Amino acid sequence: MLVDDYDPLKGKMLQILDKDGNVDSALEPKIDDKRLLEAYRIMLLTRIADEKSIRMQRQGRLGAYPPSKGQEASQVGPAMALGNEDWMVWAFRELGALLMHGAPLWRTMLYWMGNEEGSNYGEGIRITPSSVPVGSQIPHAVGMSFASKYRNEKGVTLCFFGDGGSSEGDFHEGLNFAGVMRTPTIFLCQNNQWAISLPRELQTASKTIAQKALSYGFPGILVDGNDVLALYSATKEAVERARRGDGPTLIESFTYRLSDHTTSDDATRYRTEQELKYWNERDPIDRFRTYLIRKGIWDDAKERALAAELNQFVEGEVKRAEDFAKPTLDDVFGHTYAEMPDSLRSQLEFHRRDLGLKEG
Ligand SMILES: Cc1ncc(C[n+]2csc(CCOP(=O)(O)OP(=O)(O)O)c2C)c(N)n1
Ligand SMILES: [Mg+2]
Repeated sequence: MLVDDYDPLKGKMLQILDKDGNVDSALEPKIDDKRLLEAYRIMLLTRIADEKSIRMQRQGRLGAYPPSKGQEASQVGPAMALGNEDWMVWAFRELGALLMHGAPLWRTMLYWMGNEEGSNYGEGIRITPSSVPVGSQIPHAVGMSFASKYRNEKGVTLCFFGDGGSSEGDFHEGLNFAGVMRTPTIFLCQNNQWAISLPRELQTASKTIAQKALSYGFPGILVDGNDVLALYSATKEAVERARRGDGPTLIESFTYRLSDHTTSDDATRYRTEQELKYWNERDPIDRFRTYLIRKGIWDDAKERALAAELNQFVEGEVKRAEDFAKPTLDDVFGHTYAEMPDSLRSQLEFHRRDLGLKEG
């Protein structure tokens, strides 16, 4: 068991691919080549879609966007360990995980364009809508996995949140309940070292976030968050534990946000060039590519062809999102409650009048 060998109190971190792409063959997971290449494709697609989304925001074609650059392994690795019957509950910076679990890219873009239809990933895709209120998705995920257990269903729930999310009361309530009820939940903390401008060392006095699991009575493991194989292996083990009824796991994915917090942020105001250089040398995509090349299943020509194909694919997805019907004022208000309360209705009426629309 990986969790037995990586005691979070000792700050030991699971790593299978080192920063130069060398693999620890004793720990190398057995994944068929097709699946490895699929994961690589999604990681590259995430990077390309990220860059496109930032440009679109600058052009006024997308409202706001939280980039995933640098966290592609941290998102795709855990999602790789899920089956179609498993749920994914996310925060807002998990594009790679969404794509790996089957969300169409154009729908995710539609969401950042301000259209709630962007949260509709399609029949059978078990992904909840984004939760921007930090940490609020954690109790939701625990409730969902408790329901699965109660109904004797096979599916487990993978819940993403950030280092900032680990300071919220929702984190404590969620993990405490999960520990007591032994829910089939995998808590995946993407510790990207920052919560907007608040650094990790001001977030918590704990040496690691993973060790917090121990106080809730279940295993925690610290994993190199830029190593897709380590993330896959740790999550797979946690999924198997949850599926056989042995309860939750907390995984701390130690990674770094290489871009700004969102398109409304300027990270140069609070962090150094040196820090960025350190983490740029640990790029999760470069590391995985080296591994695939050494395995003999990837080369420069394939890389060029894939990049061209993905750029074209992204353009098609953008078109699909932009061609989709724009939301009406009623759509904007209608998504909050099943039955609209009077306070919200009066705001809707105000905006209707303001826009010269007919009263409802
Ligand atoms: C309850 C709540 N408080 C504050 C905010 C504003 N806010 C948005 S993201 C964020 C930081 C989140 O940090 P972290 O959980 O580490 O996730 P990251 O942005 O690094 O992915 C804050 C404070 C919010 N959305 N919700
Ligand atoms: Mg963070």
